[in-house]
Amino acid sequence: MQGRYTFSMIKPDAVGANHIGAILAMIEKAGFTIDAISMLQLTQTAAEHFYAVHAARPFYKDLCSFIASGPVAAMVLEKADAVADLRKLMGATNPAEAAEGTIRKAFATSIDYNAIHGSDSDETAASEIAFFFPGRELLIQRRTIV
Ligand code: 3AN
Repeated sequence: MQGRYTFSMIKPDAVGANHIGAILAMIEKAGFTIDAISMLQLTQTAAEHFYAVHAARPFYKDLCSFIASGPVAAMVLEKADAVADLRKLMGATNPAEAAEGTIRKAFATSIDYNAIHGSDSDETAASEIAFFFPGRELLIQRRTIV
């Protein structure tokens, strides 16, 4: 069974362009519940931890600097099939390939500045939620069990 939760982050480019409200509206309209949301700024160390899976990629350093360059809106989102459905709503990593109606089509300006992050699996979602919202994963488990 696919999980009900995913982690998402509106990136510094979209926050800086005042697109938080418009992006949240798209997320809510698509049927997600915003279970937790927080404005925060990652240190370079936190960014390197968050993107550790990309450490060997040539764009890793720039990616970490970018995500730490300004405030982000970090969220826990709830919906049936949350991970897959958010990635559909986000659109392709490269906005030039993103479909009409997706967040990246509307707000991303390049493959580097692509407006939003979404977890790529239930396992990643669990670890990203635990990283950004310590203790939250316990609440989620409690709610799922009830
Ligand atoms: P997504 O964000 O669509 O899940 P990932 O997880 O493959 O994409 O990549 C994480 C982030 O790394 C992307 N959001 C993007 O900012 C950056 N990225 C991915 N591929 C490239 C690339 N070829 N060149 C530059 N940046 C990239």
